[in-house]
Amino acid sequence: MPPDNAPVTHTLRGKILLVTVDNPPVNALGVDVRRGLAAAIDAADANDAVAAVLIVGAGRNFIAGADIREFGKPPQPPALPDVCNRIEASSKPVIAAIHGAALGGGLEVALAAHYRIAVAGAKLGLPEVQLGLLPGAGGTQRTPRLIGAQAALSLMLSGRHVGAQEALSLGLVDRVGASDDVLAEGLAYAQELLASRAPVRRTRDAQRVADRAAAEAAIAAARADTAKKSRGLFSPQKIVDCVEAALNQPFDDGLRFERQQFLECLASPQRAGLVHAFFAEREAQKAPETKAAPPRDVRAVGVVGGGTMGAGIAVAVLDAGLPVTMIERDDEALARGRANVEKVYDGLIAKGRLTADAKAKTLARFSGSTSYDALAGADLVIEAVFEDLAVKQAVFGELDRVCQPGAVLATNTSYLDIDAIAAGTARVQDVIGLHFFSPANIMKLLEVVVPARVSADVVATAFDLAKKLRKVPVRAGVCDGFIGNRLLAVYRTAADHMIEDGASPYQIDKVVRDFGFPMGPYQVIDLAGGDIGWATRKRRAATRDPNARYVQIADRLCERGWFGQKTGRGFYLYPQGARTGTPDPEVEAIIAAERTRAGITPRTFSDDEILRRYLAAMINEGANVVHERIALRPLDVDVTLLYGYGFPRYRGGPMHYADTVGLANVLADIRAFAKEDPLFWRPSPLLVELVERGATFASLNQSA
Ligand code: 3H9
Repeated sequence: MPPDNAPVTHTLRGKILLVTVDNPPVNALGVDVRRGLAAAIDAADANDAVAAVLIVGAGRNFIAGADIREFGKPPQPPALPDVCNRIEASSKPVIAAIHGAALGGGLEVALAAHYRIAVAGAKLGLPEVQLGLLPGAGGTQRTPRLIGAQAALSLMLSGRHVGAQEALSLGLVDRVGASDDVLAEGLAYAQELLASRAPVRRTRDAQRVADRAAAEAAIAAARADTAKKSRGLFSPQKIVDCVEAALNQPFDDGLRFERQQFLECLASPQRAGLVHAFFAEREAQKAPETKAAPPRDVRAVGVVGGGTMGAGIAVAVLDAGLPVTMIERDDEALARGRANVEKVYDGLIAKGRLTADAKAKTLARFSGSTSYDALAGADLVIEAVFEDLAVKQAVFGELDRVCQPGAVLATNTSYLDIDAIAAGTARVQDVIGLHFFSPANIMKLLEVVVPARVSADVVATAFDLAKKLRKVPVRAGVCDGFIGNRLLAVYRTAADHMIEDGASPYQIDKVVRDFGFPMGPYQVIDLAGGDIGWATRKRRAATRDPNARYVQIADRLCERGWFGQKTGRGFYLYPQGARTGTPDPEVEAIIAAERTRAGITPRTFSDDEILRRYLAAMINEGANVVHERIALRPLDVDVTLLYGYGFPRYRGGPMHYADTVGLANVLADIRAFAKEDPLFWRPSPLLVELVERGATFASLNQSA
């Protein structure tokens, strides 16, 4: 018998061997669980008193998958595919009773069982693709045999979770329990199977496909689709290959093929990047203040400002089920704010993703006022007005006047000094930054900007709110641009320098896209509107270091009113409202004229040099924000760039990527670039220190 504290225990319930996986927090399939499961099946086979085996998970989940923390470490037997085969080979019927997550290897364990029951709240899925992997414990072979190639491909390529009812209709499970008591339902189902003398029923022997032609068509379609959409990821193609093997090869050959493909994925930097992103995202949520204090209760939220940002924030809060009161300066502005909110829901209705009834129900929680007094009952207010310190200070003066004691007062500023905003109130301890990204109801990132005198429970409240809004929060300190925009300013400047020196914006955009960003920096400017950056540059002109290199190309475009998509041209041309731009020879002529004006003889840039300069600028500034404690750890920089700036997830974020390139190489690049422009290319002291110690950014990720 396994010891009581073993992660897998088994006890006899009548003729049923009840096998419980109890490996908090999510019953991941670490080595002891794998050993325990295999031993339990051996025990069942060896014991005449056992007629069937029931596998359940303790706690909130069945099994959430392989233990991701083991990836990249030396493998320890038994391997999960062998454990699944052992389960399937059992001479006695094995039943999996599923509640909570049955994901990845967890679902594969269930598929290797002979019968499956799920209860309400179960989520089943094969999300390996999101970690750069494929279902590698027989999942690619058993799933198509059970539910057909098309449904299997859809599950594995999307990584989506399905609920109990959908799992039933797909054929992933045999039954949905009448109650949510998974143990009682599982035992009853097992009894019933025994009573009806249900035989062992192995998925490997399931009819391979009902309709071979349909399966072949599904495979061909998935192959074409992943080639188009997988943007540099290679595990999706391998998933398709494995399903093809399931169709054409005997089960054991298919398993061998799957194993080979899985190991290739496991060894890839893509897997390492995606697993880093998985843990970084979770780690970022554990800001020190969240451990120091419980969050305040937030039941009603105010939003000041009904522009694009304010309306997006209001929608994000409404979608989390909270009531919102919007404040605008007059009736007309308020009507516009309300219309901005409604527009988001109308868009969803038009796409068939929302009913008019659901919109009405949500908007019943929305109210507006032109008087700050309407915020008297708010527990948290988010200010999203014009980006001007005096304007914001005036708003906070009003909030200070009307809000109840203990209300959290947040500003959505993207670069202003939040300490200065707070200082104008008599409650600095309640003032915090909540920097949303546009469109605020969609973008996942939320920078929680922590001013010097805010109290810990206000920070904890911000993180708690982020969870309710389904955002990914990152803790940032106060500085110009916080984490994200501060890096952005620097790597965009590096790109501007390259343009003036001879690269074209179109080449830079292509290189950046080829690296995996959805768009290049000049496409982003055209999308967001060139006037926004122009206004900022003009505001900052007086305080700019006169010795710093300043490229005027973007100003020349803005002076012509070329602000990007919304004006039909920017860095690109957008004829007839086109959404994708085409290169503009006139822009190239303007750039040429600017080079001449600046006395620069253009040179050519290789794609490789462009990428190295762009990323070195990003990494170096990332190191600076960590050095200055604006970001607590390199992983906070990674999460910011992944969720707010389109950094390709499979590369893990700029700091993780820097580790894979080697920090000494990054520093050597920066030193080489510094020969032409020592002011711009100043190596971050942290980068220098890490290289001297032979350490990595990852080594700093533990200490928050
Ligand atoms: C796989 O299975 C490969 C196989 O096909 C083949 C093998 C041969 N391992 O998300 P939460 C931790 S690939 C280790 O905050 P929730 C997580 O880090 C795997 N740890 O909770 C966190 O730790 P901490 C396929 C894991 O309730 C804690 O659990 N499976 C794992 O919001 C709580 O997590 C997946 O990709 C893991 N597999 O969501 C599923 N999973 O407290 C990945 C979680 O120290 N997991 N942790 O920060 C999830 O999607 C969510 O965690 C889940 C719970 C939905 C389960």
